[in-house]
Amino acid sequence: MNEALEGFVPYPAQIAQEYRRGGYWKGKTLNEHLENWVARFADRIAIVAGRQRISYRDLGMQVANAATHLAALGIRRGDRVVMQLNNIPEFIYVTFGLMRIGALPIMALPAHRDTEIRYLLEFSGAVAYAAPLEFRGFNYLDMVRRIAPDAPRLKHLLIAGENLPQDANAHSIGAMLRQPNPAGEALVSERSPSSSDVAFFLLSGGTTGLPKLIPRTHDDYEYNFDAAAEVSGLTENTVYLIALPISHNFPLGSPGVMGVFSRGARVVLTPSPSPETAFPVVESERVTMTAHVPAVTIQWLSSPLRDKYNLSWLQLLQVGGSRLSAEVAARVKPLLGATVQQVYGMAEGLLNFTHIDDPDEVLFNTQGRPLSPADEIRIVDWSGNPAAPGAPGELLTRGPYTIRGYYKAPEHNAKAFTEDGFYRTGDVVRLTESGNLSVEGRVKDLINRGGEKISAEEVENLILRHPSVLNVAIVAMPDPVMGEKVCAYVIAREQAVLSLEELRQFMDAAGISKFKLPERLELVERFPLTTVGKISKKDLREDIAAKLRAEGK
Ligand code: AMP
Ligand code: DBH
Repeated sequence: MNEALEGFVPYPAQIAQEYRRGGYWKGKTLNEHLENWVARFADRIAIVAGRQRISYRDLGMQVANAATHLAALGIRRGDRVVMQLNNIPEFIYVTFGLMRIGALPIMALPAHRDTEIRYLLEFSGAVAYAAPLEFRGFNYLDMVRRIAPDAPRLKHLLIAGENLPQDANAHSIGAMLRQPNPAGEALVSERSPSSSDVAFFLLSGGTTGLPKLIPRTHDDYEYNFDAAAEVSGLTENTVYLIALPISHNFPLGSPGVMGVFSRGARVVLTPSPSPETAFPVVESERVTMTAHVPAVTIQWLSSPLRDKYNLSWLQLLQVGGSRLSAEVAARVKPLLGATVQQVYGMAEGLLNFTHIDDPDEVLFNTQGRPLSPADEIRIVDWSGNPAAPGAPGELLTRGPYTIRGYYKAPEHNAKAFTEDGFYRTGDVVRLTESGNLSVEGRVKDLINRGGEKISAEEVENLILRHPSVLNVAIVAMPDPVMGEKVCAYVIAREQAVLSLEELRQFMDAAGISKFKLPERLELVERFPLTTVGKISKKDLREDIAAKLRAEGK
């Protein structure tokens, strides 16, 4: 089918063969792997969601049932389906059900709204859309009905929730799963995909522009979560809390829910990573491991609820998505009792991990090293030549689970990939002496102050050392003379007062070039976040530009 899925850039045949020979690609679809896990771990609990406890056997049955219903609706191999289900078991049933018949879930996030979902439906030509009826006070059925006129191929709405309003095209996922559908059974096996086919699409979480579609194959993704499970020491006794949105690559497959299933371990679903929601579940379900973005780690560390719950079950805290400061990393073990594991990953593929037995120096100060011996990395300078050893440069990568192109994006692909198939990450990294990567910033997360380039991360790391500062984000603010200047958005610690002058003196005393000092301080209570919970610098830049305009500057 690869050839038939127009707009997919396959791995070159010879390289694919090497990945197979090397044992990275096992030649089985994700559903074949699932059947294997269901048979091996039948009576073990796979999923906990509120009061529901679902065994591997039940998981297998729900997925088989979902596949027959989806096939009977007329969903076929190669059809695209926009998935916006939140952290509920139905996400897992529908995802595996769709993959079983070769249909391709597109992993949207619950935070996406009309603009993104309209674009995804239209761009992909999706025939179906899956979402909860309501989540966090937002009605997804109303939204998709607003959009439907712009998505002519959209036929089926798969909705999780009871008492759906009457709608000929809206199907209750719950009602579907409560009964078998013999009419679909014969269709299921006809539609089986093969392991080199695309299994689903992840979205690039770029903080600018609309998301791009990232096609992941059965072969490459299985290797991705299997190897990630290994490096995070996952065993059948792991209890893994899914606190981030489940459709994101980190909790989905790094090792995430799929890695957990591959070991016969247990996932616990929660609707939110907030201490109020997550801490009681960590205690009652004896959660041993979870995945965070740094903002969530900071929230957990500073929560007064920490003393109210027994969090001592936690052994491993994976943190990734944006740069974790060394100061915060160092507080994880003393305050939460868990080892911190930095994960520097991307939905496009390459994953880097610190290893559990690394010295603190590596655990706190680096973002780890590539997961696979077959990952190839290059660090290049502005002209594309190899950077001097230890010097920062853009990271390029290629390997057995890194895509060769975004879906249906030939023009962008020509820029985002080298001719020999390396993905240009856009990240500025440095290879440390210990052989780990340190993420220094984005190629574009630089503030250009009259020609002086300022790394936002560098300034942020210094500001984080100030005792009054809980969290900080540095963005460029427009300036008629310099082009851009540094603006610091700061969340202060409780009751702390901080002035721009005081902050500048502190930084100056620490010994940093004057031009890097912030020229404006905005104290805020929280940061605007992207759909997966990263600080949205795009929103902050817009905020400061609007403020300056309002002030007539
Ligand atoms: P996405 O497009 O959402 O898959 O985001 C991937 C990008 O997030 C990477 O290219 C990095 O810029 C950033 N990122 C992910 N993990 C880390 C990390 N541990 N430290 C710093 N940046 C990270
Ligand atoms: O930011 C990311 O996209 C990311 C971070 C950590 C990711 O995709 C992952 C781990 O798998």
